[in-house]
Amino acid sequence: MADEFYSIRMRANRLNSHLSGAERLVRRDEVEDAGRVLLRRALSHSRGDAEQIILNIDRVPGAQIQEVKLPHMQTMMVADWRQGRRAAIAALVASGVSEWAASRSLAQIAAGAGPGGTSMRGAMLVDASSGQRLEADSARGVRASRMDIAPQALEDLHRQLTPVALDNGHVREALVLAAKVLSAPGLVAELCWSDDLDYTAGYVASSTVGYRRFPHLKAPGDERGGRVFFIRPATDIAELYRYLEEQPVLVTAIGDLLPPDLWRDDA
Ligand code: WAQ
Ligand code: MG
Repeated sequence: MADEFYSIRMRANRLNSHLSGAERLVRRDEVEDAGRVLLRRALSHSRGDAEQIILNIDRVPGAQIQEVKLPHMQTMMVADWRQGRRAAIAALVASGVSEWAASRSLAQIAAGAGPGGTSMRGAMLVDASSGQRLEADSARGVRASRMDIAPQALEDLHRQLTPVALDNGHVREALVLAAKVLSAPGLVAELCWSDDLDYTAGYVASSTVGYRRFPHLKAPGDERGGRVFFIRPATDIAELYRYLEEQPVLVTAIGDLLPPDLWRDDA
């Protein structure tokens, strides 16, 4: 891409703990508007008022930006979070994660994978075979950053998600994050569910299953959530951190939306 882009990253803190964060990767003429929207978001979080808001704006030469496509998306209908978690483990195993690594990591998110049973700010990094945790800091984890969706692809995504009532920020942002994560070196699969009290949905993403969402991966009212990036054994961790945290990635095309499927425990 020829143009200059700007990476805009917002983080809101409260009593030294993280409150909310979001980011954009936009052309120069969109910087002011995008910054304003991020500030509004920092000032209106459901969990309370921010005490500190950090807004970083860095120029990114267009030539550095890697373009990716969104994964195909499908909802797997599950009756409750217990069934959802069984279905998520099956999707991870189908993606090449060992059953042990899948169930152990899922239990860690469920218990709060950060210190003292808290949610982490970023993701766990887990060896897809052994289940061993590899992130350098178990409170922070690894953060996927510097990714966004280009205006035309966003328009396509709104049009795709609106008829199925999925055109919300959780879904759109998770799709973009998953697209970047799946493009990272050594990545096998991602597991995620929200830390927002009443947002119970989550997903498994991989090249095998695409973005497979499960309406229930936790009980409503549970504030624990998290992410796991499963990686091939012997992946270069330093290079993976660099890619996830620093490589600018722009989604320029959406994937297919497949009809929902119904999970059966015995299938
Ligand atoms: N990089 C790595 N991990 C992150 C990042 C990031 N940029 N942002 C959040 N996390 C981790 C962190 O541990 C959070 O506690 C956890 O993920 C959940 O973050 O299809 O809303 O922003 O309906 O609460 C998925 C389902 C919603 C969407 C995910 O995640 C759908 C969601 P949240
Ligand atoms: Mg959240």
